[in-house]
Amino acid sequence: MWNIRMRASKKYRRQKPRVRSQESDVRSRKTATTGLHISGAEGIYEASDITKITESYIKRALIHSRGTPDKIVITIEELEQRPRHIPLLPVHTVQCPTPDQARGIIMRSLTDLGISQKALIAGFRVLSAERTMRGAALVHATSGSRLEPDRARGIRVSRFGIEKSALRRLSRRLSRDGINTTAVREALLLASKVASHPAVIAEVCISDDPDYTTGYVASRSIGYTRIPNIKKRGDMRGGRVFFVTRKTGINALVAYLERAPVLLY
Ligand code: WAQ
Ligand code: MG
Repeated sequence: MWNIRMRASKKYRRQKPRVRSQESDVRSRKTATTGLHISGAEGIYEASDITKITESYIKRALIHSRGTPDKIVITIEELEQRPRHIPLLPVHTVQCPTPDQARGIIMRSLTDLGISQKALIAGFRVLSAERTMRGAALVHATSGSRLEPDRARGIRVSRFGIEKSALRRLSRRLSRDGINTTAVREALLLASKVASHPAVIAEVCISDDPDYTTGYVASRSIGYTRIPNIKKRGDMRGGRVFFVTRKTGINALVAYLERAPVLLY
């Protein structure tokens, strides 16, 4: 089996030079090499699907609502370990007419899961920041402190895919509800891998695509809960926050999320 990853970005336009502290200078140089995140995608596939999938990823990168990239990186890598098989989270959709109500729904469900007010505030700060991250923030569920090693980049969840028969079943089920889209399928897979780690209590996700206004909260107990109108149309902000404990150590958690191959079913 092969892991195929795509990442598309665009260089930041030069801004007027201004006096900066040394620390922010280091940060801006780093961002300049990373560029503005446009889109990313990833999956685990059989060798025979590599050409087809790579082509579809390139097409997606070239036509994206966040803009036209000037760099597309595709990585095609054979898995070194056998993937673990893990079940998908169940999918629910709640009624939610406005972003204000979405905030209330998120606050209530995360508070019920034992996540502190401090952690919630830290999480919302990430989700409403103007500069979006390429990956997810790790927020400690009680202290609210940020635990990811690179705060500008975040943690990239990688090396997850779905079994072929499970994909057919999932597509049928989602089609019945009129939500069988790449956005939903890929987010459900990612959230299912994330929720499977014992140190993760919950995830909140808001798309950074200006025209995608449905987000979700996810956890082992509440499943994958979709929240329509989580943000206003046209808003370029978004992100992912994983509320976590130190139960297994942060290094083990990050290694699992970024590197351990998982096939969902
Ligand atoms: N690992 C960690 N974080 C990621 C990853 C990844 N592989 N990919 C994206 N992110 C973070 C990053 O900060 C993005 O800015 C943010 O998530 C949003 O990414 O059921 O489209 O790809 O209808 O814009 C949810 C679907 C779609 C809800 C979410 O996210 C539904 C979406 P996007
Ligand atoms: Mg996006």
